Amino acid sequence: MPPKALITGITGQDGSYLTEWLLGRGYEVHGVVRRTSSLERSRLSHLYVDAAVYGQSLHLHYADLDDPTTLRRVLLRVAPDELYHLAGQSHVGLSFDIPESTCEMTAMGTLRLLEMVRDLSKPVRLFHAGSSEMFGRPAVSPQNEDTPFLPVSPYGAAKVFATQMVRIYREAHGLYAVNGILYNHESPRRGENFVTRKICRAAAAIRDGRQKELSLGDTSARRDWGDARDYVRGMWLSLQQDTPRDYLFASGILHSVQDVVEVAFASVGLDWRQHVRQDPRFMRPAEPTNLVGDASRARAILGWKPEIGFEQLITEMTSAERTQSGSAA
Ligand code: G4F
Repeated sequence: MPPKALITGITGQDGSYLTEWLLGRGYEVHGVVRRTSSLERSRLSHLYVDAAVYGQSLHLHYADLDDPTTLRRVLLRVAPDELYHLAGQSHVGLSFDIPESTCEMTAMGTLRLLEMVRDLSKPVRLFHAGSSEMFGRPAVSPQNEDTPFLPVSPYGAAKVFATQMVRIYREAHGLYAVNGILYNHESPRRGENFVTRKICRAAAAIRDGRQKELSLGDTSARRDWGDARDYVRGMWLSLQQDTPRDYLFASGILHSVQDVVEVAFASVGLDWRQHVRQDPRFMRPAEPTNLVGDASRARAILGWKPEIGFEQLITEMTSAERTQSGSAA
């Protein structure tokens, strides 16, 4: 029997790469999708249309984090060996506008899932996607798994609640439950309202005459950016250990939004000064500072290290935008 994995958030960037990673290792992969009038499955469409994959080794199920009955039913039916919990409202800026639904999905949704897992007769290994945003404005830099959380956004606070609940259920109820503390991770499949994708997409569109300028918020903001494909490998590795524990995944290198702009625009032969402007609409009420991670534990125990660097990632993302629009040079 192949191992079975269930993924919440399977249609997202990480969910789609994780699906490919698991299928490549012989897993039977099940995904939870929300039933809406428009089904956003573009990141999985190459698998969905493949009759040798969809319905064979890949299965999608309708359920939702705010509809516990449906989720419990899927969990019981699938009886997975591994459960990857990636779903939730993941835009930090948006969480200032919709804090209640962000907390409902991210915080309470995780607690509901833990309660379901606790009741399962067949034990499952759970991975929960935590975030560097939980550190907020940390006193130490770089951060590791023991650095105290000081979130500065509703999203960060919701993730702290969920992460701490995973720890509590691991210790109090003996669950095999792991938090990944994930720093920013990007790819050509990144959502369009995250800053790297927004910049790479604009650089390509301006180069091809489909857009004139790019409006950004705080370009001095700095992040520890890595590649999503490296991070899903870390998720999987963290569930293959005898003992469950939390792992931090990061590149350990800080870059500014301005660095993203310069690499993306240079990669298509443009001078960013002629096209980029600041717009207060994209500024946030509060920004975290010095979010840079020390992934020593993941390196030592999992043998994990990032393989794709910042410039390679941004250049690939910009190039992918041109390929998708049919105008690659
Ligand atoms: O790309 P961002 O929106 O990512 P952010 O807020 O760091 O959050 C991402 O990474 C977290 C850590 O892994 C995740 F937990 C979270 O779910 C998400 O994946 O913004 C990055 C930086 C921020 O400082 C933001 O203020 O870019 C700055 N920025 C400047 N101009 C902008 C813009 N961000 C966006 N989205 N759009 C702008 O125009």
